Amino acid sequence: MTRGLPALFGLARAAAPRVVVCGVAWDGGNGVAPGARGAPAALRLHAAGDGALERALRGSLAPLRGAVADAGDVEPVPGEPRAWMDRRIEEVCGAAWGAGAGVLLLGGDHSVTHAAVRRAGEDGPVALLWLDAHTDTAEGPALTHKTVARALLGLPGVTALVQAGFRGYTLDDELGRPLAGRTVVTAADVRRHGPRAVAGFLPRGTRLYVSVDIDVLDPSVAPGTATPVPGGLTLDEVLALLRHAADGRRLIGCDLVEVNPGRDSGARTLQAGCVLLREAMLLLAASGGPRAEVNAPARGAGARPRAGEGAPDGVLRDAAEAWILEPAGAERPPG
Ligand SMILES: [Mn+2]
Repeated sequence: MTRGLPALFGLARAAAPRVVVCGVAWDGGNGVAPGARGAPAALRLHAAGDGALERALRGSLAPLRGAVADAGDVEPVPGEPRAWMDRRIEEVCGAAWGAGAGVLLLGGDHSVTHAAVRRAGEDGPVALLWLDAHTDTAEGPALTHKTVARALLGLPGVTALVQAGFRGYTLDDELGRPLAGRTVVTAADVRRHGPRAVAGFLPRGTRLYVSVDIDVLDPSVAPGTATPVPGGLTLDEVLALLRHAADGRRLIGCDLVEVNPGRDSGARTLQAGCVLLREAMLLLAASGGPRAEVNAPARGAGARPRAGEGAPDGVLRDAAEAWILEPAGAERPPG
């Protein structure tokens, strides 16, 4: 394991894995605060700890012994760090998917998701579930944690982007600006309509990649992140979103990004992160496996959920190209 770090949950060396774990020690895409580069190591060490929760998490994953391989951490090298790192992420993901395994990425800032999803799109249609306090769809030439979701929407193979957990009042997030193929569900609407209804916006039968920005959780649950926003989701709500999204879809990849150990308080963020990683690992293992069949996509490329197709009733609004759920009677931000 990288620099003597423990494999995540002690699951290391399966010959024919159903899940491949890979850390990405990179925070060059987060202009707010450095620190997410330390998350893979911190998460690995925390998951190996002696606490009752951590021991219980490891015990519950015993059925996956022999089904998980840990590829260690990708770390940037001097010179062309971003290009080298992205190439390594694509190599790890490509090898895993070629063998029918799922990928669990430990970020890193949110820009690390780009290489994984770009590689996923090369293999065919893939839908994205984006759990985040922000939409990460700011415009700009550089690939950062603020622009990454917009960049992904333009990639071949990316058929849908469902963003859940947005709080609705963050600078540079553009709730009022439509973006083709993208659905935004605020944290308030996740609470109002429930995780099952939100997952209904994802096309069924598709390959699915889920990106979890730890700041989707309320800061009371996960303070250790660069840009916490009050009014976030509970851990139970995020776990339920993962389960409902994976139900009826082929979960090929999942990442946990933007954990900043230096901003944590009493390891609360690492604890919540480990619970999320355990759930993702179980769902990926159930979804993948050597020579597992990839379900044919239910709809063609570019398809997006339509009103009445598994989507919640009532407050669905067609804002030109974007489907946006809004709190009833809420005022929209200007612009
Ligand atoms: Mn993000």
